[in-house]
Amino acid sequence: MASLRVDVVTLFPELFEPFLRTSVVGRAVEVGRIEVAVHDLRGWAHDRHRTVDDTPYGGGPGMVMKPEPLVEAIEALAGPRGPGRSAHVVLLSPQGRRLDQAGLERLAARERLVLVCGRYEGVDQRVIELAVDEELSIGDYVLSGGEVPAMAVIEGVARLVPGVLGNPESAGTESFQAGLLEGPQYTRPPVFAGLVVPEVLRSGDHAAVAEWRARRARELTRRRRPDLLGEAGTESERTAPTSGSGEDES
Ligand code: 4GX
Repeated sequence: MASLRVDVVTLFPELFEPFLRTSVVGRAVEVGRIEVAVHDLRGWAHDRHRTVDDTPYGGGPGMVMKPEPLVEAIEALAGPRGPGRSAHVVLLSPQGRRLDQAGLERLAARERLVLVCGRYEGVDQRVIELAVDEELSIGDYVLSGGEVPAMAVIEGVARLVPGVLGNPESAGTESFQAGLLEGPQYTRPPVFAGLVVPEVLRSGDHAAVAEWRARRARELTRRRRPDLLGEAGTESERTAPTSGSGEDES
């Protein structure tokens, strides 16, 4: 049975507790498809005040995470950097390469991950050079720490470990609408606040439903996220206008 071991290094281990007990991630942990251990970085601090940060050389606002506790934590969990290392070490950082579904699939294929959560203005550059294999960002916005990004990684990989979702083969990008946005979804009642569920979805014609969904996915992706379509997305989608929020109409 495929499984994944994740070690998290953080100053706020308690943030992970309800997250790891709940929903898809909680189930994945419960059935042993993914094993997560959360470590308090202060356990690797050297002084009785358990100091993990210091002022930046060159001046400037805020604090920087000291190298000694971080490198010791990472090496304790993954071994020294290099080919014999037992885990792939990821630092969550706005300076990282942007995480996408293909990136999650690469991470989910590993046996062991160490996720390092930075706080303050970031980490001493020597930590990155000596101990980190890869820097990843979850998006171009600024958070206060790497904990929420680490949870995004854990949730994203958990649903890719085989057997975690109800779906046996693929929860990921090889599903039929690979790389497209999902079109609109409906459930009962058939009329709500005067808005009706499209007739085709209630027709029982599975081929027509599949065709309608594929078309709506293409339209939505072309309008809202043309970057996901690459060059193929520059040709026109021939269709009647669709109603929506209108926020992306132009
Ligand atoms: N996607 N942040 C990390 C502190 C920090 C800065 C530099 C390491 C290096 C973020 C993001 C993000 C804020 C988490 C700064 N740690 N991380 N933190 N967006 O904004 O990943």
